[in-house]
Amino acid sequence: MTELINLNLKGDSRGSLVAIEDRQIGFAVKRVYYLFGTNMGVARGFHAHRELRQLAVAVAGSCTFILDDGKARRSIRLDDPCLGLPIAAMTWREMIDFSSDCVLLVLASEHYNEADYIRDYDLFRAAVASPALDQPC
Ligand code: T46
Repeated sequence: MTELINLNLKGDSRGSLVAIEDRQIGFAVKRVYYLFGTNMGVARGFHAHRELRQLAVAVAGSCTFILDDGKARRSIRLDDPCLGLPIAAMTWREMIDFSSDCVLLVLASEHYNEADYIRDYDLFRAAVASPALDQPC
């Protein structure tokens, strides 16, 4: 299962800077998006991606990821802008418990493609069990 990775913090008397390079995260970044202003009690995600790889960083505030590879489920609190959460392909994710100041930055290995999403948990479990039978809509 996924572990958090330490990002490259460059701090000096002026403050902090974090640099993320593709050689550290294992994929070239084709897309960047960020979530902010998430309302209290809202849960997001509830899908997996067939091919997409991502790295999520709570650059401000905090939120919790629930990651499920079809065999085991784990919960990871993101609350440090110096830690990145790699999310492999074929991982079901749910995001909960956003703080009101949370800014969640996500680096993605591919352009946006709705056909890459699996938004039904039973289909996800079936695809994990039998990858050859999985067909994008
Ligand atoms: C993920 C988690 C962490 C786009 O048009 N382009 C984009 O690049 C993205 C990411 C989304 N959208 C559209 C699709 C929906 O109409 O923005 C809307 C909200 O997307 P979604 O409901 O998929 O958002 P989340 O927060 O449930 O999931 C997102 C990413 O979609 C997903 O890949 O891993 O954040």
